[in-house]
Amino acid sequence: MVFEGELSGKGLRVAIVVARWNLLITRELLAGAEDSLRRQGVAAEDVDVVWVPGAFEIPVAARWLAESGRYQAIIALGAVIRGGTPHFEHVAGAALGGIAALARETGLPITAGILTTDTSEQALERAGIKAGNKGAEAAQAAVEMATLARRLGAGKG
Ligand code: INI
Repeated sequence: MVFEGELSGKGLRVAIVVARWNLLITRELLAGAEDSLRRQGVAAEDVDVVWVPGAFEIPVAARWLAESGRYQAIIALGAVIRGGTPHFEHVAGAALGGIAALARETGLPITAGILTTDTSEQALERAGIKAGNKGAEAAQAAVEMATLARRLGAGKG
């Protein structure tokens, strides 16, 4: 047997956690994620958006959402830019490490649209201006993983 997810998200309930830091960029990631979910058939009323101050706060909010049992997938969106941040590595590591650990612990698909770049320009390029939109990619991965979980009889549905 071969198992894989599908790119049809009909009936899925999805939460998006998005950081306000670098808002010009993260709101483009959010727009990309919402557009991708819509095109994959996820109903607008089945998508909840939760704003947090910065990428560092994403894992805790994602845990609250995971524990609610309401969602089949969570999408994490943020932009950590080295330029202005001496503690770049810590913020980026905490955000990505935190959601990776949470996904492992809960078995819930939690996908990462968290940009880690040297400059704002590079971040903008990955938020829809030039080199795709990481938010849209994370939304596609979320639907693929949630439907894979369903096919494998894992998760909540
Ligand atoms: N948060 C980000 O999401 N991106 C950043 O680039 C960033 N910088 O540059 O520091 C950032 N810092 C804030 C951090 O995520 C927390 O919100 C803050 O430290 C309060 O806990």
